[in-house]
Amino acid sequence: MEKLKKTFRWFGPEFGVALKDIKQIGVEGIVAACQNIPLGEVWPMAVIQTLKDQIEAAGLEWSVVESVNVHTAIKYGLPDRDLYIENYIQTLKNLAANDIKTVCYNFMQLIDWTRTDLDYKLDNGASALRFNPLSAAAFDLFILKRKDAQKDYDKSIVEKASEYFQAQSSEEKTKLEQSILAGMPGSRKLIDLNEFRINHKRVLKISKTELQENLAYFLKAIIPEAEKLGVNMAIHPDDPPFSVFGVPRIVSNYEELKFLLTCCPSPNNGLTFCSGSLGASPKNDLLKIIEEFGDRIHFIHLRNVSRHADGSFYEADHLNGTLSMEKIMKALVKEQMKRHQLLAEVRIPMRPDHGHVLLDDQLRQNEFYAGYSLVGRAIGLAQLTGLELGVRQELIG
Ligand code: DNO
Repeated sequence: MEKLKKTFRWFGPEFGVALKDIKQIGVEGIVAACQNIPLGEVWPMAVIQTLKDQIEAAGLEWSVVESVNVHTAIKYGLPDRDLYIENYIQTLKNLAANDIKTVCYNFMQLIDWTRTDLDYKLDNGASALRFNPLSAAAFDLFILKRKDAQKDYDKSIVEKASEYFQAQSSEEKTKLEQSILAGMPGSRKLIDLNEFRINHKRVLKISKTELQENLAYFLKAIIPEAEKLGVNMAIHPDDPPFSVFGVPRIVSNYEELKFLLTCCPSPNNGLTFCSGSLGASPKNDLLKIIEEFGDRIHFIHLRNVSRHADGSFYEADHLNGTLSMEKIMKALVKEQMKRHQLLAEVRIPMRPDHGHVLLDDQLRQNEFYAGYSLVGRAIGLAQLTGLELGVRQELIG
């Protein structure tokens, strides 16, 4: 069977979605991580095994790790980075010993994805995640109060952001701050604003080139080990794929992907193709990215976005939005078929990325992490599965 492998993200037993429910919606593999190990420490074999056993007891397989996060010493290029790289390699060894060989990670600074509204009401009554550049600018200028931030924005944006911010009630201002500082998947803890400020100042001193060099340094150290272990590394793109709060992006477009793939040319140095992250910028040609880097795609996140003229976007349902999910799916299925002919059995793991909050999700919204509802993602998976079958049929003729 050569279809994409249907996977679903699960954040562990404390998370509001149970494995037995995930099993019912036709999922084959779980995307999980050892959530409770502090950043930078080795994931102990026993912890990995326990999680794996839980997943298997539910009749599922642990297909992908998302994410083994990269320590800031590595991202910032600090003197102790080699120690954290050693730990990272040991974690990969422990995962490989348990036959878990696809690892997603990212090289984003400060926060994982950035959104300005985690509960954006859609016309049909469901809610979605949204990014509004004006709200982000207001946060930057008037909450974070970044030094010289004004220089990064057009005068008209500063004026509009100021008007917008003044019109907000204090509850709305708090909600904006909390939405941005909640940008860590798998946690309900908000990032502390002061801590954010301190790290932010530090990051702003590092240039884009330095960040890219730090990524290349990391890859050159870990990829030879990943090759030996048969582990496929799959970097997740920066989300959104443009600079926020003055912080440079290094995994957000064709050129940056090309840089990271060529600085360490190995099939084990690959990508998580995330349609929603890359697709939030009109400058990204997603089909070109799939065509050119297809053989390095080890993991797929599918999600649509609805982009607007003011630069804002919200996470649209999986098949309807600005992106043509039909074309994206076709390009991915073609890649997978090609690979299947060259190699033996190849099933690229695919998961529906974030889902809307709707139906029963609305009764238990507080049990989920933002973006990771049950019904919303289940519908996404069903739609994508149907789309894949149709596309495949059309390609076979
Ligand atoms: C999913 C997002 C991100 C992603 C990490 C990967 O696409 O929710 O949180 O999982 O950035 O490291």
